[in-house]
Amino acid sequence: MKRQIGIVTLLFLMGCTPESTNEGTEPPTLEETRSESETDRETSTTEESNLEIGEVTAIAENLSIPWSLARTEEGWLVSERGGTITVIDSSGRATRQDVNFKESVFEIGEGGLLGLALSEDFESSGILYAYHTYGSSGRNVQNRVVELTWDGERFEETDVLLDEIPGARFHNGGRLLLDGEHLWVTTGDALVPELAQDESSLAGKILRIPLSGEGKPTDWIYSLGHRNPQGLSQIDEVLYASEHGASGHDEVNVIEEGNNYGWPIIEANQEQDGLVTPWFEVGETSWAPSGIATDEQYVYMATLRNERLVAIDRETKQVTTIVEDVGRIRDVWLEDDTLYFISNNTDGRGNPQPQDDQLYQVTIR
Ligand SMILES: [Ca+2]
Repeated sequence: MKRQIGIVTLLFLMGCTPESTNEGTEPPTLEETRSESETDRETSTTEESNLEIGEVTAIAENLSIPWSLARTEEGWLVSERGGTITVIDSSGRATRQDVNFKESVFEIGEGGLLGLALSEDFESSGILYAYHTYGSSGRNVQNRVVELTWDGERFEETDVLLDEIPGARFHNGGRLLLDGEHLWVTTGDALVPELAQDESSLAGKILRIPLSGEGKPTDWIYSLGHRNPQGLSQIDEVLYASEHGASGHDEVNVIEEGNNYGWPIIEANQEQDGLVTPWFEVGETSWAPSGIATDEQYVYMATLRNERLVAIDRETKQVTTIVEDVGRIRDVWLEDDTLYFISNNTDGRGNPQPQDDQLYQVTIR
């Protein structure tokens, strides 16, 4: 299946919606406190991007609320929110696999099986890492990070890296990124904004977990003041994270050790001593960003509510739309000149096509 796509340079954000929160409907969490001038985002330049965008092609179909995309030698692994991992081979044949977790995946709102990250020797060891929600309804919703092992037939939980990360119906974070001997993890504020500023809580943080397990969980807090970060990518030792704003004003931050990214004291382009204002924010209209990927020139970002895959120029911050006709987009993976991405129309907030959700690819050069 092929879809025509176009290239659109966003000169300014389109009409504002009065109520645009996160991935979809959720309780309001912050009063409008910013001044009018602060809502006027600097518009992007009119330079042409140098992206040469090809046709969008579907690789695999019938994914069930996919969340995270990981490349294997032979194909792909896709986590699915209900707790399964779909294994996709080089021909696009998809096989849904159960995962033998020691705590059941609790699928609630935005929680469930979320991030995946493959070990560097995955092809020989079968080891990967997963982030999932567990517990039960009420106050007992939490998230954990586990090691899984794939033996070619089933995924088995073989270790726990971290558990008791605060969770909730919404704002579970959940993105993983492996970096040598450390695993980066994004956590959400679990609908309790103050926890993002609480250095004794793992909520609303970006964590850097040593695979050795050395230290205690609060030692692993790398940055704080995050609301609901769901995208993480590193290029040239610069770490970028995408984050959902309370109402529009989604952010992309450059993450540095010990920084406080402000939630819920400030958000978007507000400034305060000791708090970091984002590298990029989307303005009034919610994009609901999720997975990101990076190269020398761009941050590529999957967006849910905005239903686009975009490229943000790392120097000019000019935004180029790469894909805009497959619905909600949850995650993106860059390899050479090709972006691979998964739609997210089957989670109850989209308008799924009969083949949804799907893994797609598009060339960009
Ligand atoms: Ca912030």
